[in-house]
Amino acid sequence: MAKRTLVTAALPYANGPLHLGHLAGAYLPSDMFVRFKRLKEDDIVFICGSDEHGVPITLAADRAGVTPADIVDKYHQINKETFEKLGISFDYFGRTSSETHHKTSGDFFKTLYDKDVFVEKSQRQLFDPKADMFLPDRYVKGNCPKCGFEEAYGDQCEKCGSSLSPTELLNPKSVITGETPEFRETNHWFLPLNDFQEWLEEWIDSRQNWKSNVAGQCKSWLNEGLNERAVTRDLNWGVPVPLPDTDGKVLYVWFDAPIGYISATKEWAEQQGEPEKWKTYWQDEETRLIHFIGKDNIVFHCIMFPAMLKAHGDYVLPENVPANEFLNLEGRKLSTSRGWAVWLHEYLEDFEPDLLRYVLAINLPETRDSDFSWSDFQVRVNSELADILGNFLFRTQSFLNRYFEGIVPELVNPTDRDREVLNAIGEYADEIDKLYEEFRLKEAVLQSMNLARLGNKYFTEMEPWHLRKSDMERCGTVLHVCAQLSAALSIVFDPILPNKMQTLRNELNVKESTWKNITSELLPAGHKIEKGSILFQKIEDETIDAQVKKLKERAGEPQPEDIPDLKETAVIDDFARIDIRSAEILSAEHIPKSDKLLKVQVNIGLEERTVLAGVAQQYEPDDLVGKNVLVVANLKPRKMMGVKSQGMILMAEDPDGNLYPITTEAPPGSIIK
Ligand code: B3M
Ligand code: ZN
Repeated sequence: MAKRTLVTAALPYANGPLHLGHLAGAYLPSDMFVRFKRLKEDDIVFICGSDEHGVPITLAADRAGVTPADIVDKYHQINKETFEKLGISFDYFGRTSSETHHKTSGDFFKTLYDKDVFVEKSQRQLFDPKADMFLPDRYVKGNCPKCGFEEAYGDQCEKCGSSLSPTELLNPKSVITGETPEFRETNHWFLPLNDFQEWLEEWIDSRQNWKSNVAGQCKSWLNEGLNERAVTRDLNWGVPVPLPDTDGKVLYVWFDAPIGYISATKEWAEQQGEPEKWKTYWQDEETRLIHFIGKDNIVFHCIMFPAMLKAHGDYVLPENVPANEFLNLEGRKLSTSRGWAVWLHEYLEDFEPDLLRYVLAINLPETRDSDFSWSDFQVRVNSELADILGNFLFRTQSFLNRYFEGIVPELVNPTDRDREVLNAIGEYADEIDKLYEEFRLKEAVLQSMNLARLGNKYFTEMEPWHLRKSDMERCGTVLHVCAQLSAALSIVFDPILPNKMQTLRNELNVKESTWKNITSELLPAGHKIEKGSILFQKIEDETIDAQVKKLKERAGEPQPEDIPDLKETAVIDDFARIDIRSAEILSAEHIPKSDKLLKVQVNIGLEERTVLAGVAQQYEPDDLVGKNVLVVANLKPRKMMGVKSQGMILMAEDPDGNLYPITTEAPPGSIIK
């Protein structure tokens, strides 16, 4: 077993606030793992920071009309605070704009350059003459060459997941000016990943206990065959390429960002007053390096960064990369652009951090995508945290305070069942330990809750409220057992619920809170505890409804109160008098001087007709031609703008007043009944 562990969590881009998906992907699992290792008194350092370079940052700045520096300063601060409030206990949270990082990543590049690792090539790249710049990565949009999706980015198609390069896009357009870019020659440095193919295959094969989703993705990349990958960009924001005459060129963000882990460890060591200490974590073979990330970052952490580290030669390689899958929200893919997200800073305005930590932890997307829903949040908080864990702790504490003056009673002649419950503490602790070490955190959480469940069951079975009247000594023994279990739970749940368990340990006066002490008598007879509090309040339906409403409102979904009330009751005859037919739109044209009306020719099966439709502000004539729609065919003709309208095309109107033609597959003339 390695002497020490260095844990990193993916450096979030400082281009926006963090949401639930970030937390469930990398930060909560890494924090739980690190907190667990700290309980075990292992030597561990936990590193993260802001990723402040690359196109995601410059695009966010362009969009907001500010400088990249403004953007990263703002979100570095916001995200750092959010992590602190959520109890994500980084030893150091750095940023890639720091001087240390610029030097470290520049030197890294230079070392590889001097070792002749890179291939230097002149390349034809997309250039936007109007914006006077090259268009790397997400600066270009166009049609995906693989699936045809029209909004594919220059580095990736979000529809089919293919990784692309800007020049592969069909019909490319500059994101800045909308212009069709032209080709220009430019010089770049490439990391020839193909040279590392064989080594990577062996190395990945030799890794122990990698999750199958991670190993599987690596294998499929390797099977496709690795290519050269450009590690520089024409961009004016980033780490300058440390070579002469390379003005306007910077390191590719995925080259510099992982080196950010090293830079941040250096800054941490500096802060510790032992500036050389970072070396033991990065250069001593007795260190195991573990990267916690989301699945979209696997290729960079399992292929590209290891190849860089290997090429450099001075550093340890990752021992494991426990990447998570994605978290969905209310059954749908999270999307920040569509507003389908729960922002962590907003969550924190309404709820305590530990509740979310638990709910995400018990449902981590470890082996497959998982889903967060507000109703599940409520159920987990109410029926697990409050009814099981909270209930057991509160019952035990109140009983001790009420009938034993807060003094832990003696264990006298314990029964087999008492012993069984006391022994369960050690058994669960061993099992949970194993699960954490294997990065099966979700199961570790489940087992932690099972220990609380056992306590609750034991309390109910023993009925101390009866024993109190019949056999005070026996009652004391039961409470002694419950007290030990409560103290053990305060340690077992510490990685998941750090704030709540600190409160609990204060109330119980637990002094020793290390993993190895779990099985010792943490609260010996005679130990005094304080008054207990209700750790978990139940969440009301209204509170949950308000969250769902907020989410849907932001995503632009109509709310029930925006939707008009139903009209008066009608009888079938009212409906039967209206003759509605399916009709094909044959042609449509604007009516001079009218900005609202379109003149539409329809075939209603029996005949052709002219109808006027008040949709000119929303639809161009061409949008409508060829559609099969519904027409009220027996409406009394009406003349408008000099044109006689012989019917009405049915439209649905949403709460914002947008109109949608009702289309049908039925052939023209079909009658609606
Ligand atoms: N900033 C991508 C992301 O936030 C990237 C991770 C860098 S880790 C070195 O998903
Ligand atoms: Zn595609």
